[in-house]
Amino acid sequence: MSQRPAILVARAIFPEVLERLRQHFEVSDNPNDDDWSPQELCERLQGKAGVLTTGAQRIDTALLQACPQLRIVANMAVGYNNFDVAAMAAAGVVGTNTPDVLTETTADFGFALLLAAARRMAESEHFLRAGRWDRWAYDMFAGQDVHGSTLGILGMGRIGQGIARRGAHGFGMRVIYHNRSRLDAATEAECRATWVSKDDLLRQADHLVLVLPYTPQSHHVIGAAELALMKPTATLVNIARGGIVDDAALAQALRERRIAAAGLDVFEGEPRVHPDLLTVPNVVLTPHIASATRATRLAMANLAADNLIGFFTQGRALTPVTP
Ligand code: 8YV
Repeated sequence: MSQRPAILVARAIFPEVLERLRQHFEVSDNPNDDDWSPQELCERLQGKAGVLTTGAQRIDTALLQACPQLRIVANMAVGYNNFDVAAMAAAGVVGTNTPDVLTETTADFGFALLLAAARRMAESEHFLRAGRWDRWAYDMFAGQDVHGSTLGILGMGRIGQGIARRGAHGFGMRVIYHNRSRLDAATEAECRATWVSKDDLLRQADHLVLVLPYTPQSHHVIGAAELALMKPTATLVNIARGGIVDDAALAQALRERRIAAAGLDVFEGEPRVHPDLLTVPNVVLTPHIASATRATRLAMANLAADNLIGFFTQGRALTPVTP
């Protein structure tokens, strides 16, 4: 006798989370962590009422029409630009994400990339590993100071605020930000952050961190024109989404030293990386790991599971993003 809802877990996840799900559902999973095509995902979703996804599975009209039994998609990510939210709402399919549990871990990583880029850590490590270090030099890998500088943040949600607090309270930085809506006065005071226009942010920041969601409006929001406004000594960090930065324009700006350095965790079309970025030395590149601590990834997987369990057992998802 099986009245339990059937769900699909689209990528390999922690065995203990799969075990929790198996207590409530008939679970199909992906133990080899195969990268299913949209068509294969659709085939595997037949007859499934729920699915646990990562940011890599696109949920759009074609998939929703082909999977009429689907009722909930639980993303193991705070970002959900893989969802067509309007199509999901129209189809009556609930979408959920994993906010809060990754905020501090991701803000830590944003700061790590900022420090690594500004202080030229990757570039100098490659130099050392290549056996090229034979003496001290007064200007060897001289970078830019982080303490006491101006930290710019584009997109001031939870992760942006975490970065602001680290900069203001830990590194004595002046913090400026740009966001569609201003923070309330109490949060601005706590983050010691001042709202400025986007152009002022680009012109004034010594280090600029991007933490905004990817939407059609934020596509290439940092391109050649925006990079041209930045200081030649500036650092750019992207821990948000690929596609927010025009990677070709950034590679060119880095090569021509129109900005000093960049730290990138996300790329347009990842896991492919624009070939020009691979050949410029003054960029630190990481494979989308800002939330990757064991504790945080486990919390994300558990929250995605809790959304599925809450939806099917109590009729209520914990952290929905669809209306
Ligand atoms: C995820 C992320 O690891 O939460 C997000 O939005 O970008 C990362 O934390 C990635 O999206 C896989 O789901």
